[in-house]
Amino acid sequence: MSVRSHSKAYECWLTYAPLEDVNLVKQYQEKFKIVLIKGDGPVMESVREELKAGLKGILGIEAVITTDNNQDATVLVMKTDQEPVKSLLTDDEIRKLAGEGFLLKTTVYEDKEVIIVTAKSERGIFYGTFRLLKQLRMGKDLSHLYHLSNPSSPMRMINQWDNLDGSIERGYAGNSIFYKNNELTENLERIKDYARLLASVGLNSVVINNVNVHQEETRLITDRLDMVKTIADIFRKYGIVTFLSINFASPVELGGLDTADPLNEDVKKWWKDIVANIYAEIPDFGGFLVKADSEHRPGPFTYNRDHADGANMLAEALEPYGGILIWRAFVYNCLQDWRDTKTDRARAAYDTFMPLDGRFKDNVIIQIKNGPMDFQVREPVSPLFGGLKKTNQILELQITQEYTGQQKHLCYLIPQWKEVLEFDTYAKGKGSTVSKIISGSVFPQKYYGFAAVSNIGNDENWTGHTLAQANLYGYGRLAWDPELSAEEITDEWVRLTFGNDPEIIKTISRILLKSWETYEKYTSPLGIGWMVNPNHHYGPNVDGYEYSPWGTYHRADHHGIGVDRTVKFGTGYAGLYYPENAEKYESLEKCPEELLLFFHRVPYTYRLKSGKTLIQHIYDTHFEGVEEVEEMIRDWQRLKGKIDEEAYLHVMERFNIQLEHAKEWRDVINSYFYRKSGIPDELNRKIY
Ligand code: GCV
Repeated sequence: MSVRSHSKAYECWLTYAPLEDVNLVKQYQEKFKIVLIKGDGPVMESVREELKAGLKGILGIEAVITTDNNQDATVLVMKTDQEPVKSLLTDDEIRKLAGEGFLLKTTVYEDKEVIIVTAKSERGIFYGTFRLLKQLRMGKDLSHLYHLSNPSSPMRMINQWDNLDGSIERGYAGNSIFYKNNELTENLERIKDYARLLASVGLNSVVINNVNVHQEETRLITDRLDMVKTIADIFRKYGIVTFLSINFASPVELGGLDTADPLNEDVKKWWKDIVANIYAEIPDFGGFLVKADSEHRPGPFTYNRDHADGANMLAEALEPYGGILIWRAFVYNCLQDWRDTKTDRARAAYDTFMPLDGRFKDNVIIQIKNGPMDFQVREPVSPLFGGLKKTNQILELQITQEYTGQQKHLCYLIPQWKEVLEFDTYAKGKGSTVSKIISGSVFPQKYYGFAAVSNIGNDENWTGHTLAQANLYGYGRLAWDPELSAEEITDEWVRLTFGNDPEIIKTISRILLKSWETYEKYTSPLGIGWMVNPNHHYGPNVDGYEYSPWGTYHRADHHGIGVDRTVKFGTGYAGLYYPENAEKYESLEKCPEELLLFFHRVPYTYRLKSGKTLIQHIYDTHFEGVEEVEEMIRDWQRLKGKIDEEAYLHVMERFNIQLEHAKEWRDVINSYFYRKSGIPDELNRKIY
């Protein structure tokens, strides 16, 4: 396979490097002598390729891969209704297996031990195959292998913010792997390798262009459709369905109509013809993703229509083909007046979409960012989760680190996402977590699950910072099973990427698991967010957005800082949650401290639970944050000579940048608040 000629960093968690334990290798070699794989078609072809490459890499064998019944076969890979596997399964197992789930089990066939990889779909077999190879790479005992796994949701998407000119919006790892100079890349192998990476963690759909759809990308649904077709053909081999972001104003921009009004008959017909043409070329096309009436993108508001009108019109066009319309909830006024303290951007998505609950067609999904603002290092969970009861919904996460260090800083996001998933909305009493809502078990939904903005580009290591690969891996694992713990996911990723040495696993896991907290410590405090340089969003600038129209204010003066979002005195945002959370957020004493400044305006002398004043907390955490980066570096240095030298040096280089920039954050923030408050640091440290 293509990947064999690439660097380790390129191969990510699919290194298929030889196992270190020679005894284990011998045992495994016996178990994988003859592999019987039944079934044809593009996905099964990929299963064969993957197993061959995996067994060769990990065990150093050219396994015999056969398609005919062979009594000597030691591994059986086929659907549940194919013999001989069919007779080796119980009714219960077949019943428990969902469409995309898989079963791995060691059992007895023809008086000898065999390993079964089975599923009801080819996609399921594919996921099972990856899982089996993973067990090998992690050196697991296979004699009692029994693993039945179903994905928690049907939607497990990746969103590419790639533009046809090859740039990537908020991309921090080079240029697009898909497009260059408004043409398709010549390196289709790389798209294939990306598809493998995504499928290996169970992701099943991809949106291949930026939600900000500019002029060239608008044409992907018409005269550039050939590009979409080529990409869809590649992803299909890995069970991944292709979607497009579309421009709501396309009927005007491409169709020569004088309106894009969703209730206009000509507009409806225009979209129906477009969709018919797409499905004629790509019969398994997934559907559209739409960013409308947001950050200057066109939408139904122009025509005095609401977002249900807009979404339903497109959904109707997609419906005959089983297509899905995904509509983003990221709608707010980006031309706010900073002097206006009543308008609250945090409320915008809720205020727009709650009145529409129940009005969307059943092939519409609302895609909701985890927080009410925009992927900050810390935000509360969007109150739309739990709020919307009669609407299909998926959670949108941002793997690309726009506000979390842009892949120069290490910020492992799985712990953050776990907090989001575990957040109890109380929508149907205790236990109505986000995880359960997007697994479809709180409200009836036809579609539910996950979407996330990818962090990859054409850098050799895909993600700029090699350790940022863990965010992509972890996202896929959580989308498959949101109940997995951050520790479990981390352990897997480190083993697959750096091998099974316990010391290495411990050190890298510790570094990763602490990194989000560390990043938070030296950047914006206690949930207030932003404080970044405008436009590119890298580096500290406390007032960068303070007097701007973007609705992202901290309101610091010489008394204190924070936004009053209480019902009693503020914007009322705290009241958008169910009472259990609303009461907590409303109260200064009960509000979780990490979100204190998001919900309350507080004087610098306010005492936190730790007994420290707010200002002292700001100083302390900013000094600590930098010290923790220094500690991460010391930890990393202990790995010298134990891990791949290239990876070691590359990460070291990034850490040095992180340290320098963490110091800048510390000094800018501390100086700003020292000057505003006039209150000195109790420990008398250097503040400029
Ligand atoms: C794709 C933020 C980012 C934008 C992004 C937008 C969105 O505002 O800064 O680059 O646009 O979110 O999610 O639509």
